[in-house]
Amino acid sequence: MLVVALVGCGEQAIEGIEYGAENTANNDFANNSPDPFGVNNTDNVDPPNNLGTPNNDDDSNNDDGLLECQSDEDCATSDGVCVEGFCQPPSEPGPCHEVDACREGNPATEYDWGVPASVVTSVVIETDPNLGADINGDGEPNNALGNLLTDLAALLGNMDLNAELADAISSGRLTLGAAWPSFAQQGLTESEQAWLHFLALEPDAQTPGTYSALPESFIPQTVTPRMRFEGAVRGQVFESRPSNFDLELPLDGVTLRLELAPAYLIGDLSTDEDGGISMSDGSMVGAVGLVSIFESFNAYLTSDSCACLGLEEPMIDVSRGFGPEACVMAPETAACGPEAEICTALVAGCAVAVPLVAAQADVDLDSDGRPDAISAMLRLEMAPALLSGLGRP
Ligand SMILES: [Ca+2]
Ligand SMILES: [Ca+2]
Repeated sequence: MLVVALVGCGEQAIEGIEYGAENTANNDFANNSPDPFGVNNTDNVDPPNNLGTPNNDDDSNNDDGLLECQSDEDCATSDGVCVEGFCQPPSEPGPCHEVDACREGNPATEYDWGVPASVVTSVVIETDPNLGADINGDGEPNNALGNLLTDLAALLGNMDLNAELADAISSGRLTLGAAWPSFAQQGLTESEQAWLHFLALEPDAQTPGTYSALPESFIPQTVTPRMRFEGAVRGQVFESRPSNFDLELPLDGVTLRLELAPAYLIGDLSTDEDGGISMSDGSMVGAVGLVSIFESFNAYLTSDSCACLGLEEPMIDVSRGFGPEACVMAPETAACGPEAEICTALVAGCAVAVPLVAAQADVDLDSDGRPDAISAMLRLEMAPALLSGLGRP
């Protein structure tokens, strides 16, 4: 596996941790993100549906209690619009609704693909629980995910997420890029207002070092990427304000999501002769919601990797609680061979695993007095890259 990022334990990274310690006392951490569970997250915006469109089958609309109309004026009392003779509810808000600094448009033609860019060359989950940001303000670093992975490895056996991450990156299954629009004019400069756009990339077959971005990087029908970090560049260090980081890790037959919300990024930037940007000693610190961790378990158990279980419904339902009662299915494991060791272990160990995971929660995102998220630290490295435009749909 790649261990490049482990080099990143130098002084700069430590400064980054202290930055977290000074600025992210527990309540601030939660409060800085007005929407910790992602209801309004830029990375989670569904395209608007067309609830406002009429059904055109016949004139049975009267049965739905819709007012007949000649024009929109006839529908003023209900704020509706006149569609084919009946008042319909007002149309759904556009894709930029409730997303800050969002701009509608076609990214293929309207996004600035010439801005300085990077490609992520390494993502490593920091497993040392003594390294991380102090996000609950007690003066000690928080990295409960590191503890959790150690515990889970003991329970489940052969599981190495960092090896999976390294393999996904080296094989090209996970190609994450960054565009730096605020460096478009003058290159890498100090600024109190810098932007980083994370983009899902695929390499151009003809031109090494050049990538196109996948359309799902953007909020639909906008030139606004789903994952954006705003921050400051001081010296050559980028420090973000809270945002959301949503990493999709494609494994065999399943995509695991590692979603840090809120997330803070800090890293050392440098520039190459082509203006591309690299980041070293990058660390992304934040919290992973318990619910999203159990969603990943369920996704894995119902994926092809665990096909031997024949499981089609979620095995874990934490709406029942974070104890053994959350294990609502007990699938047969007799058909599972050694290659499905983790599937078997998760089924056999469910009643232990659920409370084990929940016990690691150390961040209270919704400020109800009960921890509901697990602090985490990812180490990131980026190399300079060029963007060629929007790739395959
Ligand atoms: Ca702490
Ligand atoms: Ca809580």
